[in-house]
Amino acid sequence: MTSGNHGKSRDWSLYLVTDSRFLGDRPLAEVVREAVDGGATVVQYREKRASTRRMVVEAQELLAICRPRNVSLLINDRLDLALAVGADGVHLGQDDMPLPLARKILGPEKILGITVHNESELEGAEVQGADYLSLAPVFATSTKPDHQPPMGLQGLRKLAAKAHLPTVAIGGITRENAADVVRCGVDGICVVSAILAASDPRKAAGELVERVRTARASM
Ligand code: TZP
Ligand code: MG
Repeated sequence: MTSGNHGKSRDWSLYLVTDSRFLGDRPLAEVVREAVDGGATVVQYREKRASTRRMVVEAQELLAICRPRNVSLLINDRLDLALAVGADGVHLGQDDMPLPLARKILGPEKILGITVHNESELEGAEVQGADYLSLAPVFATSTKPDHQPPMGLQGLRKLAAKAHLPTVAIGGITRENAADVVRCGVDGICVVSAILAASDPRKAAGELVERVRTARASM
C-alpha cells in the first residue's frame, strides 16, 4: 500500500481547524493569518456549509497565507477542492472516502490524514497509507456535538503509544490542558475554539505553541 511517510517531516505542534461559526464578523483569512503569525504550524480548512464557489475563494486565501510561511494547508473532506487549489493535502473522517481511494486520487505527494478513535481504526489507517493521525476526542467538546466518547488522557496515552505515524490530539484542548496532552506522546495539538473563540487569536496561538514546545522539551 502506498504510504506517504512525508508526514514525518512536518511540524505538527499546533494544528488549527477552521470553523466559521466562531468568526462572528471577522474575516476567516484575517483570523487564520493571526493564528499562523502567532505560531500555528498546520491549518485545516473545514467548512461544512458554504457553497463550493465560496470554499474555493476561502481555500485560495488561506493558501496565500500559509504557503509563504511554510505552514501546511489541508482541506477537510474535499479532495477535489484540495487538488483544484493546490493545497498540501486532505483530512478525512472514518465515513469519508476510503484512504486507498483517496491516495489514488491525490497521488503520492499530498498529505493524507485521518481521524481515528481507537486502536483498530489506528491500525487500519496505518496500513492504508495515511501520513498522520488525528486522535479524537481527548475531552468532550461542544464544537463537535456528535463526537464519540472522550478517551481522556489515559486513553490518549495508550493510543498514541500504538502509532508509528505522526499524531495530533483533538477535542477540548485548551491552554490549561495542552501540556498534559503533549506529555501523552502526541506530536501536536489540534484545536478549534482555543484559537478561534479567543479575542486575540495570535496571542492564543502563541501561548498554545509555547506550551507544546515547553512540554515536549521536558519529556
Ligand atoms: N473532531 C473531533 S473533536 C473536534 C473535531 C473537529 C472539534 C474540536 O474542537 P475544539 O473547540 O478544539 O474542542
Ligand atoms: Mg469528514
